[in-house]
Amino acid sequence: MFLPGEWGGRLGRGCRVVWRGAVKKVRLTTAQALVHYLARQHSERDGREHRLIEGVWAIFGHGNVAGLGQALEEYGDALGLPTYRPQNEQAMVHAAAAFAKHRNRLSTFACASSIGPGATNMITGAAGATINRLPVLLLPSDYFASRLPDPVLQQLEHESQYDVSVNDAFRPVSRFFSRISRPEQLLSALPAAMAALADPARTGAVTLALPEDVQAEAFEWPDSFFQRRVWPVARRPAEAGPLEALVAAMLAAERPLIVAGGGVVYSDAGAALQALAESFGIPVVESQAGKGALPWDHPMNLGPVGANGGLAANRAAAEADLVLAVGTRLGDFVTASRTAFGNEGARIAVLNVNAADATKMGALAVVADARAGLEQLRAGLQESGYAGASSERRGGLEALRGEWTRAVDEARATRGAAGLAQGEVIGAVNDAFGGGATMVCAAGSMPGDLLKLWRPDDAKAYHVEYGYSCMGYEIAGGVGVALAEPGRRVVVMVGDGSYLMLSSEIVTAVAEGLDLCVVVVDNAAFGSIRGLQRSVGSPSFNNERRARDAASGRTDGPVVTVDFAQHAEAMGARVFRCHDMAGLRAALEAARGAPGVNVLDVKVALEPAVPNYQGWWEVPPAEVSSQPAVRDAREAYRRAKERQILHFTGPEESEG
Ligand SMILES: Cc1ncc(C[n+]2csc(CCOP(=O)(O)OP(=O)(O)O)c2C)c(N)n1
Repeated sequence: MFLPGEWGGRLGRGCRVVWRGAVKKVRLTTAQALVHYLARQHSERDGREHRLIEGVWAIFGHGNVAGLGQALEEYGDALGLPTYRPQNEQAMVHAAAAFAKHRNRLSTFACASSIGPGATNMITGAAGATINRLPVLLLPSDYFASRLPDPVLQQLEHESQYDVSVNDAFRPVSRFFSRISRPEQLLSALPAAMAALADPARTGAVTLALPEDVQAEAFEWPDSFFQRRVWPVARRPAEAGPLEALVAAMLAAERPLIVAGGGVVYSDAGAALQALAESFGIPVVESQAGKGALPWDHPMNLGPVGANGGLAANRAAAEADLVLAVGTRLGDFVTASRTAFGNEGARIAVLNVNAADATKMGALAVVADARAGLEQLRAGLQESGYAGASSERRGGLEALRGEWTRAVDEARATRGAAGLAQGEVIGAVNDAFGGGATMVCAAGSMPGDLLKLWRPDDAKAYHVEYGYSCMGYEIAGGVGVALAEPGRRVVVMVGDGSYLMLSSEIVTAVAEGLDLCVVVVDNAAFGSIRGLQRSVGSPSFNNERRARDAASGRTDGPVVTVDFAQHAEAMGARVFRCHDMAGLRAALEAARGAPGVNVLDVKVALEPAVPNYQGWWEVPPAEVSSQPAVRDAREAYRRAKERQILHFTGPEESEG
């Protein structure tokens, strides 16, 4: 049996070793070889090594129980590659992605499923990981390479393309895909898969589809294939040319602004960002993934920008003449659908490790690791004698920040008239857990409210998946974070809609003995979409959790009440029912002090909503309708679109 530790002479009792000439070979099945290989992979950045694959999440079926299931059972624990048992394949991919996000993409999990529905359940998680640029290794099982039992149970039979399986649906959502139809294909596919996982510019879901028969098939593997391997995560520096252009653009700007995205966090560039901002008085605004890159109370942090942005950041963004976007995909929420930044004359520069991201919106593109690039920029500005912001501008920014701090205080203190308001719930949870716990969320109205109101002390204290904004990520994500940093408090904020969609990983958290506090914020609606629906001119329709009404024929009858506490208790959680602020505070206090899984069932009112601070999001209302409210909404939309900046002045045009 293999033992954890250094490689070398460890091919022991369980494995058949043969010599072919001078080459030592070990006879293992494809699945056994995969397990041995994954256990030996590491990433390395700044001289520190990490296990690249920390373990395997798996739900077995006929597609993998005899192949990968057998391999994990025989070798996994001994190799230090533990197996986790989730309740749902989508959820396990979310857990893996959350783990990778919390670990700054330096470590992740593999996720293994059976054939067919188990595999396709992972596709949503795969898309989420790829969109958020988070590494996960996916191992769906596949039909027989021999094709003899075709169609095997759960096999899709494509009539004209016999080699298509449901796993081909992973291709568009994976950064790397390979079907392993012969054992020896692992020799080339696995290194390529690891390279993609470890590369910050390419990372995302990496999928190796494993036919059922191939998993169990033996092969004589070269011993050297299983040597310990370290994948360097390079800090790519900026090229001299683009860096000089960026320095020149900064020197020419009067009101520069930095947008901090997730890349700042993943690259551990918070200190470099802080040094740059402080040295020259450059204000920083944040995206969902970048929130926490500077502590919430740092004097240069103007808070969130964009559609869900705050008043300070959105005002500063509107008057900026140079926007430097660092480590962000520039999604529509950050750019407020291209209305947030500057004016026609403003310029945009993007510092990103991914060249495609760096070239968006006509930007001056600086392709580099965020930390390396920010350090180079600071050095370049210092060499050029850049003085930075005037004391008048610094004073103005400070006043703006003060205004925003007071607005947040106010929104967190606004009481609901007919029950708890979501803003005050967020404030109470943040107060109870402090800025040091990790708060996890993903979909609904809470991400926008949390972006404005949550006060994180550091980048790992705010974990909102808002690239895919996938309902169902929340609790699974909390499990991933709890595994990524044992000892850190983790609080999941989840809407009733998301909870009802996917809450079964509470069972996994109980089984793993994790400490997790889940706050279910129950407004008995898909509240965010209900609000959006009203903003496009429709009345509330099909978004509230109500019974079908016989008279209207619609789901607008009485509210369907759900006892979330009872539901969570049945899964093994300690539960609290909260209807008012005193009850909520007492429950938070009790949950904070108690180990294990605590679930708070918090009933809230839909109103009042947390205010909008000049944020806009492009959602086109119907162009024709007999309903006056829809026509009004369309007209407001037409006017708002006039504010969109379609393309910023590029680096070339502005030279003269
Ligand atoms: C898997 C998935 N399906 C649909 C959506 C679209 N969607 C976004 S928010 C939302 C409603 C969420 O409801 P809830 O969790 O109760 O939160 P609330 O909006 O009430 O705050 C829906 C349906 C989504 N983001 N993810």
